[in-house]
Amino acid sequence: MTTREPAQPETREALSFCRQCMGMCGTVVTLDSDDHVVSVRGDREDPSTLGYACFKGLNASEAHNSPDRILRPLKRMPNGHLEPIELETALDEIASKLAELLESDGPEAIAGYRGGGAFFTSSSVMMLPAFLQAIGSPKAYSSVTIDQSAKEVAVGRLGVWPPGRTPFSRADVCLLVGANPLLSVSANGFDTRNPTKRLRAARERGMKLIVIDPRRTETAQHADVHLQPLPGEDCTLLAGLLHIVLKEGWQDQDFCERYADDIEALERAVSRFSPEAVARRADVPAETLREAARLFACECSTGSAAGATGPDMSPGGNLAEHLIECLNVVCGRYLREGDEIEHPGVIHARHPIIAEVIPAPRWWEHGYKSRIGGFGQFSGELPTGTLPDEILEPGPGRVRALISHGGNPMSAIPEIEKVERAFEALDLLVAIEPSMSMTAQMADYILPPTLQYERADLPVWLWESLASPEPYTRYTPAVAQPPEDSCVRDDHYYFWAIAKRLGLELRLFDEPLDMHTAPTTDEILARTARDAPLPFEEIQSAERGVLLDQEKQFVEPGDPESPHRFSLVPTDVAEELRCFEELLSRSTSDEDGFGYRMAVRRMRDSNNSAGLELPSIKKRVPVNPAFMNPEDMAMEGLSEGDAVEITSRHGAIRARVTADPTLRRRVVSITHGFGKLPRDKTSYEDAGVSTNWLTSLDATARETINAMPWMSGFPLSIRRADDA
Ligand SMILES: Nc1nc2c(c(=O)[nH]1)N[C@H]1C(S)=C(S)[C@@H](COP(=O)(O)OP(=O)(O)OC[C@H]3O[C@@H](n4cnc5c(=O)[nH]c(N)nc54)[C@H](O)[C@@H]3O)O[C@H]1N2
Ligand SMILES: Nc1nc2c(c(=O)[nH]1)N[C@H]1C(S)=C(S)[C@@H](COP(=O)(O)OP(=O)(O)OC[C@H]3O[C@@H](n4cnc5c(=O)[nH]c(N)nc54)[C@H](O)[C@@H]3O)O[C@H]1N2
Ligand code: SF4
Ligand SMILES: [Mo]
Repeated sequence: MTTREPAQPETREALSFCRQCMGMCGTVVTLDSDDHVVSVRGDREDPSTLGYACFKGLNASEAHNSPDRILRPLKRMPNGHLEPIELETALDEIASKLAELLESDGPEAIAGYRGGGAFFTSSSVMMLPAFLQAIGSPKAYSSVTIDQSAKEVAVGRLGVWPPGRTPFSRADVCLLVGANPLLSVSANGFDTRNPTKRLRAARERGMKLIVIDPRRTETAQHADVHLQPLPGEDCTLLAGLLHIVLKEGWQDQDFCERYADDIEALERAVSRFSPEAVARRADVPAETLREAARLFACECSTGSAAGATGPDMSPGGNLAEHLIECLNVVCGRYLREGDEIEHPGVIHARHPIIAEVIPAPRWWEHGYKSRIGGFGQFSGELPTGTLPDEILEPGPGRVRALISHGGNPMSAIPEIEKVERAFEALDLLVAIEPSMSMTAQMADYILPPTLQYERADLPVWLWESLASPEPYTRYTPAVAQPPEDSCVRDDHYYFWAIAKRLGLELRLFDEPLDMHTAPTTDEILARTARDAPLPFEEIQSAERGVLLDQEKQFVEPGDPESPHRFSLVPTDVAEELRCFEELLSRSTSDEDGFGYRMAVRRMRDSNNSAGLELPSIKKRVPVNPAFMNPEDMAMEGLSEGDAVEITSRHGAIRARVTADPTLRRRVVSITHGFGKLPRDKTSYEDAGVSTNWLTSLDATARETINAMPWMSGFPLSIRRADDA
């Protein structure tokens, strides 16, 4: 059904979609006569992504056919080397080690971590949580809590508005804080299905764009107003915007009266953030700040503010996200009674959506608490910033085994030396992983998965309404075959097979799995889509997906007597607002020669730590350079390509400096995911360097509530490396 006319003799084409990021770009995959991926191109007829595909997506054939791909299960031998092992033997050994640990230490000794590779595999994304639930372990972790969990903290403290923000398609204005969707294809208040095209169309219908980013990014280049603050100053800036809005009376008075009862408290709390005070601190022109406030709150009446990794990874990230959401509340930038809901759910069941505040749920204050710092759970997971201590800290409940599913926690978690120490201390580390990542290099067992075009799938459904503003989904069959002589499985099999050996029953979506016969991928996907408004077979047979917009859904009226309101300034937020400058001064002080600040960033042609060793990616981005403003380079006497030593309060790295005129002064911007294990002495010249030498898991270098370690906005010093 998905087979097209042959492009060349011996090849055929099949329709599918890319699963390396939230973009979910529709693709045409060329396959040879053995069904191996020859090449990939964007599908111009794709109704959702309109032909877009980036360099990483176009190079997917390389990962599939890479000579370095792990194609058979590997086991660490007593001599320290990883050697091939029969799959069923590996599963027996893993299960028996887990059984032993369960017996001696109980379920809390077994932890799991999910990364990007797991989240973008729809048939397997819920298997690790199901597995941990079956053994009774609360030790579930993922990349989410070292990413943008500040958003969960924000709505958890503020209250939830079930209809959501006014969507991008109907926005007069879009305010982005530390987000670069034109490069990252990562959605939040944006339409990332071919983001450049979608932005252009929105601009043509008159949408205004405001960007707050220390860099004149690909996205900021389209902005009507661009504020270029020092990193780590979003709380300052956002408090300043709120101050102007409330002082000028630009708030949505009706919405505020009805749904927010501590607006005066908010006004008082931000009263000291005058445009001049903000301008001084964040180093932006006061007039541009006023212009941004006027455009967002006065000249436009629909469209919302959204933050991404920039604010969420900086000191005060939880407060920054709270203030972003306050801006939306104060200006009433939410769907109201009678408004159409663009994405009422495809995979997620549809429910009536009511215009009424759900009062601050503060999920993390209920239920299980970690023995490390007393942290609570976020969507069923503990903060990843506490995982290394869970492994290292002696006592009952110590984590002794870790299953890493489609992630590279060794690279992703801050304070790389501590993470290495922690992983060395594990009795068992299992990685479901296709490449020799830093985590795989430390693993006791590596179980190799099929890659994207070798497995049937649905687009990322956990965040389906972020990935597509329309109720759209599609199915792809496995279009390619894994390489000959390989022994790879769709990831879910590994969890099922280990659970079966442990005599456990796995439950997926509240229903038990048959523990006698392994489920097929299609069976799991059908169960995943069981609430979809049409039969799974119809989703399967629609070759470019289905748009389920026949049955419109509208926001239903709330109870006029409802006493529930947003909590704009709950006690902890008030306290953070009162003393965040103190916190920032502590964490971002320019004293002691720390004259620069870190800015996280992504690079177009690499994706976190994945695929960096593939020749085409290696050719484009051999290492992660340290980007600096050319005037700062001149001031430091640095020329293009000079080696520099970059020092934070916690560590130092070396990198080659590259001029980036789009970056404001006093900032060093360098991407994460590169480099080698601390024990590996490969030079930064060959493999780049991990920025997690500069970060820390210490309580003084992370957020409260979600233990989010600071990865941006912290102080740095820089000097030429050869006089180090
Ligand atoms: N200092 C610093 N640290 C950071 C960040 C930062 O900006 N600065 N960013 C943070 C963020 S936002 C994130 S999301 C995390 C990244 O956290 P992770 O998701 O843990 O890390 P990735 O590097 O994306 O690793 C993905 C892994 O999945 C593997 N993989 C690829 N395809 C497949 C597949 O089909 N199946 C399976 N099973 N595996 C596959 C890849 O080989 C790779 O090893 O890092 C965080 N850490
Ligand atoms: N090509 C590519 N795409 C990716 C990834 C990748 O590695 N490569 N990673 C994926 C992942 S895991 C994620 S989470 C998403 C992230 O998606 P985004 O959050 O959009 O990531 P970035 O493109 O790095 O944009 C973050 C911006 O924040 C700015 N910034 C840094 N510090 C601050 C600050 O303190 N305040 C403000 N206001 N801005 C600041 C940076 O200059 C940068 O432009 O991208 C995903 N997409
Ligand atoms: S933007 Fe994301 S989904 Fe689209 S081709 Fe690139 S990596 Fe794949
Ligand atoms: Mo991320």
